[in-house]
Amino acid sequence: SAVTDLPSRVSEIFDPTLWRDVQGFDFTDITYHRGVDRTGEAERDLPVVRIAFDRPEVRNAFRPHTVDELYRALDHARMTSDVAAVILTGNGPSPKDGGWAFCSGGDQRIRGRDGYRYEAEGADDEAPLEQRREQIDPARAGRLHILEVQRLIRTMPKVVIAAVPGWAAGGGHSLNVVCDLSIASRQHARFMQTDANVGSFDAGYGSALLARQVGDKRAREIFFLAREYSADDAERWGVVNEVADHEDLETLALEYSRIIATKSPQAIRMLKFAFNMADDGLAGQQVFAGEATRMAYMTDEAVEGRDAFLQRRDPDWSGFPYYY
Ligand code: S0N
Repeated sequence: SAVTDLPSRVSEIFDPTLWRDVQGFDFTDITYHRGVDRTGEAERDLPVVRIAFDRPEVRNAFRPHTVDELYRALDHARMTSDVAAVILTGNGPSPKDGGWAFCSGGDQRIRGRDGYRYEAEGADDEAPLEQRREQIDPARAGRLHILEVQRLIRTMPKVVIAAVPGWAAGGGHSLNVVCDLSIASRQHARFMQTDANVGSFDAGYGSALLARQVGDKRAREIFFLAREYSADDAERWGVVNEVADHEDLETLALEYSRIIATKSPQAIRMLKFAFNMADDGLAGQQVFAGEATRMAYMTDEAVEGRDAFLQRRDPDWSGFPYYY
């Protein structure tokens, strides 16, 4: 078929023939694509999206604006009913030195106490700190809303697959940990939990789930020593599911998505929420229970309860057994 309007090649290992731009967004720090099958008579959307950090010159570090965009794209994917899987990755390589990254965590130039520069649209970057503080909405200052992104990944009823083409460091290391599945480039993926080097600490999912994945001692080693480890180490330790040759990374991520899309959507989301429930406590129970309630609403028994109320009569539960 005639292939028109291919998206730009956003990354060296991105195949534009397999994707289209998702319309309606004007992202600067990430890219957002929908999978497309162009082999038939007509183009057909595939049930997968690709969301990628697009700041390769800083190893895909995120500034607050990046996190805002990431949240919006993930939330859009969450609500797109024919999307089964989300691939989260990083574009590359860096035009400066050819280095690859998934994500190197928070942009250290703008974080924390004096991290006001990029927060205020139109703010004077060169103004004294006190003046810059006055330029910014306090509700947007010093935000660590990457944690909101972590929670969204956890609670969205889709499988989120990290495709790690290069460095996963600091908050980027934690994002990989939080994703449901991970694959990594044999040649370029590197992992390092640098939080303690820079006075930062992911004391939530980034450490607790890591300990679940690799064991307690290894997780402490990864955080306390902050040593670099390879894709093969990551696979051996359980931080990633599979290692792929660099040029095959995105193909493998698509293959995972394709397989997931052959499964029952309900089964997949109930399984995801069940896997999360023990670690997520009551919040995890609530997510699982919300799905259970939604399914229960579709039963004759729940319909009888609703109808009895609306018809101002006592419900008749006689047709509904206490044991199945
Ligand atoms: C990833 C590393 C190991 C890669 O090393 P490599 O390959 O030697 O490359 P470099 O030469 O170091 O880097 C290339 C260019 O990219 C810049 N850069 C890299 N990472 C960052 C970053 N995180 N922030 C800003 N710039 C970054 C380099 O400066 C270099 O630029 P040029 O070419 O101009 O010199 C290595 O780069 C590394 O260790 N990076 C830092 C990793 C790190 O410590 N990340 C932060 C860890 N903490 C968090 O992520 C927590 C979240 C967080 O910080 C936060 C987020 C939002 C809001 C607030 C916060 C907060 O904590 O307050």
